[in-house]
Amino acid sequence: MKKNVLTRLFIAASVIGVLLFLMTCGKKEAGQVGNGDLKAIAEQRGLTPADLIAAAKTYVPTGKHDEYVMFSSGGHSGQVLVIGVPSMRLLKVLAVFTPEPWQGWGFSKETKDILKASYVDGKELTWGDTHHPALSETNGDYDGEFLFVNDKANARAAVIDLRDFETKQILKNPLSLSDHGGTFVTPNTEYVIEGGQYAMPWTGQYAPISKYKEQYRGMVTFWKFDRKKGRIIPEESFALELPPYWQDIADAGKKVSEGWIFMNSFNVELSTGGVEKGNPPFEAGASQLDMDYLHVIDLKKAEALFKAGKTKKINGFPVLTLDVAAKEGVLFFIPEPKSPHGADVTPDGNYIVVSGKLDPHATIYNFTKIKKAIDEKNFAGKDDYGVPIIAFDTAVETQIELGLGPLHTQFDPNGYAYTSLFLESAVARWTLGGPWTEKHGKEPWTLVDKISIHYNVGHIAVAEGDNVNPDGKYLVSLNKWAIDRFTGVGPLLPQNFQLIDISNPNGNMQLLYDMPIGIGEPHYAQIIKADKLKSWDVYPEIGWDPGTQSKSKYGIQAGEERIVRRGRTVEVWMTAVRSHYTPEHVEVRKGDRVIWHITNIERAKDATHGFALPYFNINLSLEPGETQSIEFVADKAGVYPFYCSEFCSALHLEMAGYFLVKP
Ligand code: RUQ
Ligand code: CUA
Repeated sequence: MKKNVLTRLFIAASVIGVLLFLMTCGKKEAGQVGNGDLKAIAEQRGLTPADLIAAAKTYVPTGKHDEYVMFSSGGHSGQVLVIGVPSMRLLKVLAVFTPEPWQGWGFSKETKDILKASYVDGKELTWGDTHHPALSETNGDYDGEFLFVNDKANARAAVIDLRDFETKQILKNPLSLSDHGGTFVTPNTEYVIEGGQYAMPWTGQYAPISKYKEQYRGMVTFWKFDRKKGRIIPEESFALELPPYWQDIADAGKKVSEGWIFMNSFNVELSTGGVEKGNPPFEAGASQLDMDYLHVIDLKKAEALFKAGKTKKINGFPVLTLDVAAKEGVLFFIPEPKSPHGADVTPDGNYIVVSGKLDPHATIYNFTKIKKAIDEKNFAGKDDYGVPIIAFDTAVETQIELGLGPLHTQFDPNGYAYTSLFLESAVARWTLGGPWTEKHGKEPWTLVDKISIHYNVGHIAVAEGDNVNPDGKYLVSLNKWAIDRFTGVGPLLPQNFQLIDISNPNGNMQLLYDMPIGIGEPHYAQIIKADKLKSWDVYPEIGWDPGTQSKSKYGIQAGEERIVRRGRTVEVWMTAVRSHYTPEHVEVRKGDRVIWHITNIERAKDATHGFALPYFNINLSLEPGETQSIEFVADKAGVYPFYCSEFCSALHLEMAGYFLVKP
């Protein structure tokens, strides 16, 4: 420890020395930036050598790009945050489960339709509880093509296309109103996993709480993803019925464990709460027993049974029922220390790291041992639903004491695992064991370092740290509390993302930077190498519909603009280009139904136009090439000036027109 501090001070001193050398001996420009010199600035601002090193490690000069991109859940906003790493600059906020005016998300007909398809019984939802973004994978490695994310509040799953960073599809889970164990993908993105959380009778059904054991159920849904179409295919998707154990985080197996799914649960007590009736509250009731059950699911077998027609339609959706799953060897349980939370598969696929709030250990399961027990039918018994149980000792490799409240684990290429410690407000670094890490020559399964974070960390994200090929280098700690880290902004504080340098396998971790997140509460994030993302500069053709990623039948070229009346319907085909709309006058009669298509005919990068129409609550974002439509009834006579809501050019203010509604 002491040696490390000395080493760091030495490095710091060397860096300062070099900088001072540049300032004094070099040309003036080398050490002096504008009207300051580094030493004086550091002194004036009270920056230590360690601060200067942290700044040098995170600063991305103007015009330069970040090495990594982080996709983080945007919490209750129902959005996804895109953040550059290591600069921690916010690059974009992706609209997913909720309307977003700047992007016109939920204002055009095309985007409204995507949102509407995810409503329960058509009832509007204006928030989402986004939890776990999942990048698409090829052979277990991020491929940068798609992003998925779930909404815990209403059990929804979304597909985002990373060619244009726009949401393409949102699916409402047909069985449940609660999910948490999603989204996670299988190693070639064949399936997007959405696991439930709070058990309930299937959506739309009623059962009294006294019938909890018989009629409340958990579930995991396997959404079939079609990469060519860029869509989930509901007709090829199915679910697995689970006992009402309150399933939690899941992970897909990889390499040796490919084809298997691992999922925690935290209420095998079947506690039903009711503190007001003298029952134990959930927090106590669901923690009575020492063990919960790790769910081990044979997805390949489940898929084969689904394809063989062994499912039952519930709410019109194929479900592999619990009795079939238990009998056919699809589902197995292994005891896990009570109230587990994270379940993370190691890069080699052979270990599953499980940890939870109430046990200071990480429990490491060995997949080879699990598979052997299943093959040999070495079971310790069955649960009340007939599911075979594998004994804890049969499946466990080891347990490591990490600290208080271990939650989530990520990995690096140096044989280290990193686990967030919620209660301790720290991140632990420890060595993995087994063949994959033997080459690193370190003591296996050993805690080696800890770093304090500020405060109450939930998830952590290491660069590519949950795929088969982790990059390491950076770790972002996604902290729930900020307390004293930022200027006071009232009693609701920002949440704090902290960037940590984990690049030195033989030194300590170093805290580099705090990034306040002004919308809570973000959960998971994934960090991908920026050069894996191949996003479009402009849409491929003029008249593009991002909803279908193909040419819109309403897209037009310059010269094809027109207004056509059919009875009480008026249809408008309009173009937008710097700095005018064509046409500029649109006149209808009160009560007409207006269908209005606008195409941005620009081909220049960043030449986005908006379209704002007062009173009718419309704002669109039209990126170069894009076509979007609006539909409304002109229900009030008057004159409505419409205008471009993006400062697109010197004559942007003149980019306007009149929508006239005759009485
Ligand atoms: S759940 S910390 Cu993924 Cu832990 Cu939100
Ligand atoms: Cu177009 Cu401003």
